[in-house]
Amino acid sequence: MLDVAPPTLHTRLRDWVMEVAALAQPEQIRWCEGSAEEFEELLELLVDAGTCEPLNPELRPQSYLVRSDPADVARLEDRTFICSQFEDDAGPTNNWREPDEMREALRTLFDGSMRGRTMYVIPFSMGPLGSPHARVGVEITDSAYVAVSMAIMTRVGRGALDALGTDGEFVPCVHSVGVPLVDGVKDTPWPCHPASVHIAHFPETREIWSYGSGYGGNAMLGKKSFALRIASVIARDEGWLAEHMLLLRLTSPEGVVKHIAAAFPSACGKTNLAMLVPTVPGWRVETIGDDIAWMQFGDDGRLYAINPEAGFFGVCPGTSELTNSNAMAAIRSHAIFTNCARTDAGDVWWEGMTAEVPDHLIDWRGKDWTPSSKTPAAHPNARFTVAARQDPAIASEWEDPAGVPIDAILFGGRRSTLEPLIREAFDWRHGVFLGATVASEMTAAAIGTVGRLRRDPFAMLPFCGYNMGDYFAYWLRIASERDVAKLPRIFYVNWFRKGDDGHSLWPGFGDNSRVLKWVFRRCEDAADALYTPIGWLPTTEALDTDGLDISADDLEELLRVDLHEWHDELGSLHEHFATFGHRLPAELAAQLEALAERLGA
Ligand code: SAT
Ligand code: MN
Repeated sequence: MLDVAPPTLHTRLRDWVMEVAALAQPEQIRWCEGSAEEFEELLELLVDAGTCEPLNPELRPQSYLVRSDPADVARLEDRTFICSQFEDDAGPTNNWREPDEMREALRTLFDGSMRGRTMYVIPFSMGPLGSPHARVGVEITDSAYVAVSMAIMTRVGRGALDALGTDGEFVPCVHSVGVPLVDGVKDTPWPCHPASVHIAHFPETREIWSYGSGYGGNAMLGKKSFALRIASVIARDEGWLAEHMLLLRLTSPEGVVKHIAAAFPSACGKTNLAMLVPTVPGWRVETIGDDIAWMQFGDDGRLYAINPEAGFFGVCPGTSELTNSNAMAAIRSHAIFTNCARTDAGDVWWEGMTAEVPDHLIDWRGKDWTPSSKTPAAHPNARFTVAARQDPAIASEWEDPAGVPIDAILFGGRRSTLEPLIREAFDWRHGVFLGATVASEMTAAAIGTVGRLRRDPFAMLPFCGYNMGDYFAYWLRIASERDVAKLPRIFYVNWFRKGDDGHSLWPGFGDNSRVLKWVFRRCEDAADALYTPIGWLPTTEALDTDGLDISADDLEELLRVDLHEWHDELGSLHEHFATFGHRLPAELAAQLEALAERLGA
């Protein structure tokens, strides 16, 4: 093994790296420094290996297309494990494995798993360097694609090592694609081992081990694995919150600023909302983050949030100049595209990108494609990876080490029926109830049945590192003795309701600014609302529909609370809460009872 001098005096880190190397037996070890030269060198390696294909520099400068193995295209929730000492601490929403048993399995899987490969050691910071809210992780991976992705998505290198010093805390993250280059095995553009995928989290010792997949959240371990699954446990122990939320800064025509956090499941429009171009004149949205928020109460009693990430791993299909012009501008150059189609001119393309569909493409599997093809040209979970600073709407405060004060929290999902466009919770506890009952039709972000409605509490179902019942209790507790006037107001939104004939009732995208405006004015106690059994709804006059092409019937349907349908929903809510058994906080059972009462059930 090529011996390199580690760029750190942190003994525990050095020992751990050697320990993993002894197990996985890579050909060489490379410590990543996060420099531009290193980034280019790794991309060159990836081009030589056939993993990355440079796009036409005149159309998409410094950008690359990657095609994954068709069997490795999304998060694998049923191969994701929480390995707490006690099963009850993982809870009913997680796959639990006994830690020693999992360690044994991992030892076998990782034994020699990096043979013939380079082992990259990637020190990274989640959160702005120097922020008291930032945390350090170190990912070991045998994938150069993961190394360049981490360099975009996190702050890699010297700064993270300096933050660690000689004995600082870090979250160890080990990743292998699981294809050792031995016995004449030749490398492929996208090595992976789908049959043996394990994404294992040890909440007590705060470690992550991921094997067999190179895709997104399965492999970039700073993201869902650290910043949500492990961080949610650290946050609970230390008194803060790690949430699956976008962060945006909303400025009114008077120049008043409010910050909004919003939790929606994967591929439900967090990136689009965070980069929204308002259709309401005079309003402005700027991005702080598009996926993850770490939040902490300040000494002034307000809740402050940072975006722990440094880049966006956004869904391509549906992204266009019309739906998200800021994202389109962000990915004009220096972007990595995974599982998009390629045009004959050497650019990328995906469904919904342009009104006109190209006559011929190479699809995400590398095959010829024409508009008469039966399968989509881009995979539905095709993604762009790009630095946050390339977003023209990025707020200048996005790296503020203190974070931004949160005025409102939105929960939401994708639901074609029942759920109105927006409602406001009666108070924090009712807000926690709304978060706990989020339901959403499944998307292609995870392997599963697309369209199936499932409960996804706080949009954290696949990401909460401990018992979800305890998580609900923690959300109730964290605000229990606080000044109510300083707590964020809580709302529930649904952009996806459909009419009886299946047409979308709400245009969404830029017009979601109309809903944000109502939220903003509610925070100022300056917008009318109607009391309903499920929360406060905007009166039709309070929702700004100036210049919006929507029929009065559709608007009414969007804001309709059908008591019979909600009555029917109670059964599903009871069933959902029953899964948490004795770990369900009594307060949430009481909230459900109160809802039933208000519905006259
Ligand atoms: O694959 S990721 O987890 O990074 C994307 C997502 O599902 O939100
Ligand atoms: Mn996400």
